[in-house]
Amino acid sequence: DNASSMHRQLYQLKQMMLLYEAAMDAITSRVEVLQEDFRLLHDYNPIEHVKSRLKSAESILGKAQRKGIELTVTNLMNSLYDIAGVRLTCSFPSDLYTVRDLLLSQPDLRLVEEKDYVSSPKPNGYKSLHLIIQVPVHLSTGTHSVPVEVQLRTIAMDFWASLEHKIYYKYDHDVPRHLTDALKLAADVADTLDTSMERIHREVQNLDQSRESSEAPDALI
Ligand code: 0O2
Repeated sequence: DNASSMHRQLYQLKQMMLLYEAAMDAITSRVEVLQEDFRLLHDYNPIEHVKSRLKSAESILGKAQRKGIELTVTNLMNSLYDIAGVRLTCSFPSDLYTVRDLLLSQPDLRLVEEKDYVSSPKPNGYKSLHLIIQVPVHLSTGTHSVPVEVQLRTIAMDFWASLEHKIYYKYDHDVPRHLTDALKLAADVADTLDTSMERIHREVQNLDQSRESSEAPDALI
């Protein structure tokens, strides 16, 4: 009857949110382990910040309606990949790929989609590396593969994207031309900053390495 069908739907919805939360926490926790490991092993850490968010019920419903997705839990899980999101901010552009490769080398994580807006930025200047990673979540009733959207950005790309996002919503998706032009220019400046910072970082790292090798004890052989 109606009441039991509503009860079942509510249960499914709660279970869905539990799955997404668990998958998101799993990614966050693995990234935190990598961060700790980098702190122990190396003198610098490629992951600056980790932020995660679950899409609100309102935005899930809004997006499902916009995309014409019928509102069932199975449909939502198969069609919306950004219900759980983790954003990783790194210092330098090459770190994005280092962290990507480290995550994807974990045998139970599966890459289902990748959009590289770093090598191919969006026309507005947006840059980030987007991965949809499927994470196994074990419930009492069995194991589910749950997609999590992982966005990797440098600090400069994140600074730009946060401001652009605010402006985009402030103008209700219709940003005046002079602001889109200014944002595009700012994106180019952020890009130049990223390139310069990476070059400086590399030079210092190479210097450290050559010092270490010249100071290394050579009497063991
Ligand atoms: P929010 O509020 O961050 O969650 P789809 O996800 O299928 O609707 P698409 O184009 O396939 O759309 O996804 P894509 O390109 O991977 O982008 C999804 C997310 O990336 C967005 O989520 C933003 O977080 C970010 N993003 C993409 N393009 C831009 C951009 O031009 N500017 C900024 N600031 N962020 C961008 P949401 O749901 O739009 O927003």
